[in-house]
Parts: sequence; C-alpha cells; structure tokens
Amino acid sequence: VDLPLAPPRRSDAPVLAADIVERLTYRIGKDPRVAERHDWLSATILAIRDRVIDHWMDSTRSTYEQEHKRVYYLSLEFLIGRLMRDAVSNLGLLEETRDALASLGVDLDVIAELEADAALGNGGLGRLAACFMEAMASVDIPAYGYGIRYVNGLFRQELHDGWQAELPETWLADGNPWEFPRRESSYEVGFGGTVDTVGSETDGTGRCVWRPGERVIATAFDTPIVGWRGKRVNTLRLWSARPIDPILLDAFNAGDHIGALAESNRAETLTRVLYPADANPAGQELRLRQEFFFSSASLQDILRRHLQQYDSLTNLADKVAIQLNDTHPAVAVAELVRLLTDVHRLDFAASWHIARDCFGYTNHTLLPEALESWPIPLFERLLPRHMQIVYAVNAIVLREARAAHFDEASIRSISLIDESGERRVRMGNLAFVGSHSINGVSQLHTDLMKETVFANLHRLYPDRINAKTNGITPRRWLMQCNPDLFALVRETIGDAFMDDAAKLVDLDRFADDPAFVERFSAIKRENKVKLSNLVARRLGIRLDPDALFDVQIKRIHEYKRQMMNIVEAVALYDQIRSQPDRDWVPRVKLFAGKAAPSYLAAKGIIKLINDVARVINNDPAVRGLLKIVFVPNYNVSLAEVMVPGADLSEQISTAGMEASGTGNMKFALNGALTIGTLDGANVEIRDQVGRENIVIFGMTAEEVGTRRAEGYDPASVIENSRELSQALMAIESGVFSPDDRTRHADLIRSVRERDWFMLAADFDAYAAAQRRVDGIFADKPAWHAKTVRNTAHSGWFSADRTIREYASEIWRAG
Ligand code: 26V
Repeated sequence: VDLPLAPPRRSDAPVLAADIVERLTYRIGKDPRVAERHDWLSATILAIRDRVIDHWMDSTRSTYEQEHKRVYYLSLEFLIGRLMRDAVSNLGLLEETRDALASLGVDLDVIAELEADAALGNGGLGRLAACFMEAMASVDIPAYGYGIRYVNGLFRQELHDGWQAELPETWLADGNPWEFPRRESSYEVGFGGTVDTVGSETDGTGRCVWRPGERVIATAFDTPIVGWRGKRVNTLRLWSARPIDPILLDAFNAGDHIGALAESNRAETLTRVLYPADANPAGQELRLRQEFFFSSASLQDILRRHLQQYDSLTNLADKVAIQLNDTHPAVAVAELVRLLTDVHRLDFAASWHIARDCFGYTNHTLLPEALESWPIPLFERLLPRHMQIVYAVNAIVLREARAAHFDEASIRSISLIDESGERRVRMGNLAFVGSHSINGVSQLHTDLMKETVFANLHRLYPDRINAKTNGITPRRWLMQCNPDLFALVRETIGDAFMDDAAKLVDLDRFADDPAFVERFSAIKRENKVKLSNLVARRLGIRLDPDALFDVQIKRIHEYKRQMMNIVEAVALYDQIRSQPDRDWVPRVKLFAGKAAPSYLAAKGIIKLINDVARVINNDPAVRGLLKIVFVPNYNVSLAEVMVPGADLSEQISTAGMEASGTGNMKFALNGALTIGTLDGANVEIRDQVGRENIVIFGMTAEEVGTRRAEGYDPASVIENSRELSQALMAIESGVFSPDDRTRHADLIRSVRERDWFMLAADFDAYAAAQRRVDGIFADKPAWHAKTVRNTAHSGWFSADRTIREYASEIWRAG
C-alpha cells in the first residue's frame, strides 16, 4: 500500500536506492557487491531514519515555539517489536522502498524479517506503551516515552522436550540503527548515603540535602517514533547506566584487576536485563534501583527542558503531564517533590501540589500478588530522602482522612505504609495520592478498582478515578500485519477509515454481500495458509487451512486459564474417539506464550499442553479432526502472523481478573470471533460488535465474587460434570505422560482442591460454547457475516481514540 500525503512517488525509488547504497558504503563500510542481507537491512533503516529527521526536528521545534504542553509517558516496559515496516508505512514509503530495494536485487520482505524485535516488555502493559507511543505521534500530541534501554530484553523461549527453557535475548548484537546515543544528555542518579539539614529549620532557610553514597550516570538513547502519515515524530528516550569512572586505574595498577572494574560492572548491571515476571513483584533491590534510576533521570531531563524554555517551575503543571505506567515509576512522585524542594528550593506544600497536578497513574492489574510494595529497611537504605518525603506525604493524607472522619481500618488501608506485617511502602497508594487522575484500563476494571484496592482512597478523593479503555494501533495491527484485508477494506469503503478507524463501520453493510464476503474469507484463508507455513517451517506440523483455527496467545497465567482450554481439548479428544461418526468440525488449537521463569505452575501448563499435543496429534483415530500446536517464543512479530490467521480468539480469563486485554481487540479487528468471558474489555467488545457476533460464556465478575464468598467447592462441581471428570482423570492417570505418569498430578490436584481460578465452575459452559462455535463455523455464510461485523465494529478500539481521551480528560494537552 502506498499512503503518502501527496500522490504515489514511485519515481523517487531511484533516489532512495542511491541513498541506501550511500549508507551501505559510507556508514556501514560495505561494498554493495559483497554486502550481506543484514547489511542491506541496516543501510535501509539508516536511509529511512534520515528521512524521518526533518519531521522530527519540525515536531520538536513547533512544540517549543507554540509553547505546547508536553506529555511524558514513564514506563519500565516498551514492547515494540520491529520498527522498519512501521516507519516506512507511516511515512508512506512502502512501495518506494520495495522498488528501491528490488532495483538493487534485494527483497524488502526478506530483509524485514531479519530485524530483531525490541522486546523491552513482558506483555500487555509493555505492548500498550508501544501502541500509545505510535498513537500519540499519530494524533499529534507532543510526547516523550521514557524507559530503560535493557541490553537483554525478554528472554527467548525454547521448548526442550515440551518444557520451557529460557535463553538470553540479544537484540543489540547486530547494532541498533534506529537509536541516537546522546552523551550530552546525561544525569547523575544517586543511591544510599545520608540526608543532612543545612540552614536553620526555624528561620525558613533550612532544607535537606541528600548526599548519596553511590552515584551512576544515566545516558540517553533516542529512537524516533513516526506517527501516521509522518505528521509528527516523537521521541522514545531510553536510559542506559554507566559508571562515573569506567575503571579505577589506581586499583588496577595496584594489581586489583577485578576490584578496578567492580563499580563499572555494578552500574552496567542496572540496565542489563528486563525483569521477566509480569505479576509477582521481583521484590529485589535491583528492581527498585531500576525503578528509581529511570524515574530520576527522566525527571531531571523534564525539569531541565522546562527550565530551559520557561525559566520557572511554578508553571510546571501547565506545561508538563507525566503518566505513570503502573506503579513501576511511582517513586517519581517522591523524586519530583525532592527535586522541587531540595534542589530548586520551592516550599514543600507548593512542590506537593505541583507534583499532583503533573502526575496521572494508570493501574493495570488488581491481582494482589502484582501490587508493588517495598520493605521499609530496603527503601530507607537505598532512598533515605525519599523515605522522609513518603512519611511527610503520608502525614498529610492521613490528616485529611481523619478530618473526613474515616475509621481506623479505613485509615490503615489508605496509609502509604503497610503495617500489617513487616512494614512496607505501598507503591499503589503513593501513586494514587501523588496523582490527580487514576485510571483503569477498561470500564469493568475501573469499577472493580473503586470497589477493591482503592475503595477507601476513592472515598477520600472521589473525583480522581476514571476509565480509559485500552486501544491498539490499527496501523500495525491491520494495515501492516494484514495488508490484503486492508487493501480490500480500502477498495470497499474508501480511505476515510485510514484516519478514523471508527469509519470501519461502513463495512457493516457488506456483511451479507456474497461477493464481498467471498473475498474477505479468501483473505482469511490465505492468512491461515501463511500461518500454517510458519508452523510447518518451525515445527514440522502440517495444518489444514480449512480447519477452524482456534488461537490463545498471551502470557501463560493461571487466571488466563490456558489450562481450561487444554482440558477442553482433552474432553473433545475423548468424544471424537468415542463418537467417531458425528460431524465433527476439524479444529486446530494453537497456543503461544511465555511463562515467568520462576512461575512453576505456568511452566507445568506449557508442558501439559505439549504432552496433550503429542498424544492427540499422533493418534490415527483422531483422523486430523483435532490438532494441538504450541508455537515457541511468542513475541510481537509472531503475533503479527498469528492474529490475522485466527478464526477464533480465546479470551477466557476468570471474570474480574483480566484488567482489559488488548490481544482480544487485535483479533476482532482482523475478523476473528471471540469466545470469551465477560471480563475486561471483552464486555466492551460485546457492546461494540453486538452479542450475536461474539460467543460469551461463564460466570460474571459479580458471580465469581459471590461464589467465592459462599465457599466454592470444586470437588462437587467436578463430580457433576462427566466430561470434566473424565478429562481430569485421564490427565491424572498419565494418559498424556506415559514416561512420568504423575507429572501433572499437582496441577490437577490444585484444581480439585482449590481451583482458585474457577476452571471447574466455568468448564461446562465453556465446552458448550465451543460446540456453539462449531455450529456457527459449519454454517459458512453465518460465520463469515459475523467475522466481517467484527472488523466493522472494532474501530472504537483504536489507540487513537484512547489517546484522545487521555489527552482531553487527563493531560489537558494536544
Ligand atoms: C508487575 C511486575 C511486578 C514486578 C516485576 C515486573 C512486573 C512487570 C509487570 C507487572 C504488571 C503487569 C500488569 C499487566 O501487564 N497488566 C496488563 O495490562 C494490559 C494493558 O493495560 C491489560 O490489557 C491486561 O489485561 C493486564 O493484565
């Protein structure tokens, strides 16, 4: 697709080709005659990057000249994936680049595959940050992303005998042509040490000075983020840590070769690796150091930029909005207060108000195990001045709660300090009280926030919590990953949807048009063939592209219930064997996802899926009616193939536990039907696409709560479900693990005895819903009409819509 502002500029291809050759020769130092594919990739990225720079500088300059408010998105994770196709496509240079490379004997699609994924995130939270960066540039908001330039992003997953193995990921190994190192943008970040008071407390000249015992340097690396049509280019600024002295020469010369490098290693360790857990807080000192390191560097940078332009900090909140992506950067609240009071000499109350007017906080999970808190002794040792500020803020908040006549239990829950056991700093409460806006990521999640974790803070500050339902960028998740569908839509309803995804609704009237539906479904089939080819290449498994492709791809988590899905497969397998003559709908169940390395239950689920797959896929009695595939190393690039190739999207979390989901939106946009619970954004997907076009089953969040309160007994539920009992027994008895019959005993026992995620309670409804899906899939016109309607009504989930809501209701920017 060629999408320039001006008419197609294919004729510029020779200029671009010359530019690529120039970059190859002079920047990479390779003769085109001997250049390898990877050299062509680097040269192409450099040539494209150079075409971005003028737009980038224009964007920065216009923000400055027009004194626009700047938005800062602080996130410990940015799960970007590849950038070349994104940048080329948003600049409208796709055809030109393809032609330029072709004239040099290079295939764009081949070299595009060689670009490493930037996997600086775990899952939903990190991918949302990446979609938001692209959307903020697309809707013309002056925004900066701030994060960490991890040398090793999320681990690479291999399967060894069906078990997950983690290998280091090395995205920077071949260099990163996208980034600009900014040695001049460097800041000192301190840890530990002492706090002194200088001046006199009584005459108002007194102030605190933090004297850190340890310092490192944060250095910026900038990546340009190109918005749709290249209108605006924003900056993703990632910090890298380096020591103040790269080597202690005195120590080295005295023979202490290890000690001479100790400080250097310690600094570099800070930004070495992304924490691979997406729920249980790492609870480790290094993690808190990472959080403070990037928060402090980012705030110093923000204040420097603001002072340089406005020469005063009193108008900071008019010109700066800072969004905290979960609590990971929550320490920034205390750091901003410290910088304003101790360094820039504002009084404490003024600093506190400015901070609150600048910050907004987005909560992404209610899972209790994911709520961050730090033991006081650790926090105090690492950040002694911030500890004082936390206590001072807490005093203000508790005074307000007492003034509002809160009882002691409520006050305890509001406190920034958890005193129920070992004393800890509650980062969620700190982020809440330090922000003027606290948002959930779907309507349901926001309602639950008000009722659960933040019930008392919400009572004290009732106008702060608001809902901002997540979104996805339709550029990456339709235009780029599904170019044939994109082209068909464009031909059918014109170009308006390219700038306003809500206009996809114009497709609705084609849902019953046989000629259109024919083309729509042919594209889906072609995407299924592409996915099948990937599976054949990587796993040597052959798939039938006419089977129903049933896809569950996301982090492996008990609450997401991949286990319910595989147990249902076992039940179906049993039925296919016992009733071979029924008109079974051929089905392929595809799974992909990583488990946190320390999350043993999740790793057991991966092994279970692979054990079940081996038996089912090799049983001739199944006659290919059911196939199970676990595709290793799920990442953004793999999703870009799996999402367009799916017929059915599995969104089956226990209601109340998935804050939003964003994969669910990607599937619907690409014409898959959802089978799902009324959880997170599934509720809103149902509202948008209509209840006839989605398959909903199971308990509601409210029912889950009641059931739990009443005392849920999984054993009796299992007893009453023949299908479930038999499936669990088969797994337990070792049918799928003949080499180690008790391998899955613990996993099944946890369902029988506790079943915290209520797999048993929802199982029959889930199995029945799957049979409804079979029925619809068999009726091709009905199925295709529903898939078209899913695409037609998914425009609301564009991240552009989400970002406009943040901009008008939280940031007051743009
Ligand atoms: C927590 C921790 C704890 C410390 C170790 C590292 C770490 C990393 C991540 C997290 C929180 C992850 C929360 C998260 O990813 N939530 C997901 O956010 C998505 C975007 O809003 C949303 O769609 C998903 O439903 C939600 O699970």
